[in-house]
Amino acid sequence: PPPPRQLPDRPKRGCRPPNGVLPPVIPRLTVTAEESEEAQGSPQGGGLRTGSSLHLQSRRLSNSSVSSTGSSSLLEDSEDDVLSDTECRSQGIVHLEHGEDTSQKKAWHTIKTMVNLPVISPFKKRYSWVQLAGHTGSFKAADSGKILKRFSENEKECFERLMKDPLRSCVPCFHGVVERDGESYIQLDDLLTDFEGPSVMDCKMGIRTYLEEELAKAREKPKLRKDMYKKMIEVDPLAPTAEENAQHAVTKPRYMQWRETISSSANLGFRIEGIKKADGTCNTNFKTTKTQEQVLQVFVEFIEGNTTILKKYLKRLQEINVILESSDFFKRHEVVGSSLLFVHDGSGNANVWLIDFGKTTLLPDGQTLDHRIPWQEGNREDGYLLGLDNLIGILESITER
Ligand code: I3P
Repeated sequence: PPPPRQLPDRPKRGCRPPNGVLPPVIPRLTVTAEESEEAQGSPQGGGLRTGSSLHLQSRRLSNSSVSSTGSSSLLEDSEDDVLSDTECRSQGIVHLEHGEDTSQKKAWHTIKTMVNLPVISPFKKRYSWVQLAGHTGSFKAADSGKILKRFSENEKECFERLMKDPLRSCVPCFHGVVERDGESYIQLDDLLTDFEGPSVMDCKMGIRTYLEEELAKAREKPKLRKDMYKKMIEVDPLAPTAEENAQHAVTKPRYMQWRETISSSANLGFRIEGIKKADGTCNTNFKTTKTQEQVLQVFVEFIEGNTTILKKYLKRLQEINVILESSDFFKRHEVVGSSLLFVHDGSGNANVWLIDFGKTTLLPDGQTLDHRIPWQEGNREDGYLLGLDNLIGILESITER
């Protein structure tokens, strides 16, 4: 194994946020050999999961079926390990297969964001799907102008509350829960309907991408993730600690925390997860896009010098900022793992929406968040507005170039 290297308690920052707010000190979460042995004997089932119950079910079945004792193993493999090749998440540059009706090939497509891409065909509207962000979500094509997202009780409740909030104008419209082939889905507006050959960017918001609840559960019952260890050493072989190298595994919060510090989440309060361009190419290779300047360059390339689009994005982000500040929903939720979806096309049409509320959590009665003050465990702050301030600052600085 590669030599161990201790991560600093506080991440080094490639740049300082424009408003000078420092990211919080993130408590380290590593599992020592002792904890690991203890945990090996503990039953599986700790980590909080939302929106991916089917995949998790297959993962657990797969784990227990290979266990000689019949008891479930502590070591978790990711969904990726139980998915077929066609279900693997995209990495780096991916060229979509034009003209192929993928819905004929398989019913499920792995995608986190609401990106329903009409594939070029003059006579028949065909759809392909592209994964831009995060772990495997599940979408299904629906009636024209709508998409179906695999049911999550938490996300459904968020959408129900969002439909009664000023933020309604910033999220896909929610059309209730529907059943298809014995499964439940939430029905949402397809955000790409009004675009011709859209370019799409997914930015995951917040300085933190895991819930406090996940952290607490990982402490109580540490579960080791070999897949996350693998993903970690692919990017930085020196990142794991000696214990983690010995175990060939890390806990999820440890991985998520590391992911935040190598990308711009920890220092800027958001990170670019993926981009799909109008020519059909996708890029999800932004794990180490960290500094303001690096993020700015990605945006410059994304908008391809179109100042009309840039100004529309900026105006919309400022509008979203005002709405967020007035939103009761926003005040009363820990917004973690949610993204801003940027969409534009060659005609100059451009818009931004808030998407993905699977991990957005209602606070106890009476508690509200500022969304800008640093996170300390227990205060549940997510740094969402810090990220939005930085995003706006970056787009403004492009207009000034
Ligand atoms: C994934 C990413 C997702 C997370 C997923 C990670 O890492 O952080 O947000 O899902 O956890 O594997 P990466 O982008 O580096 O591939 P959640 O946000 O839903 O927890 P998972 O493997 O447990 O699904």
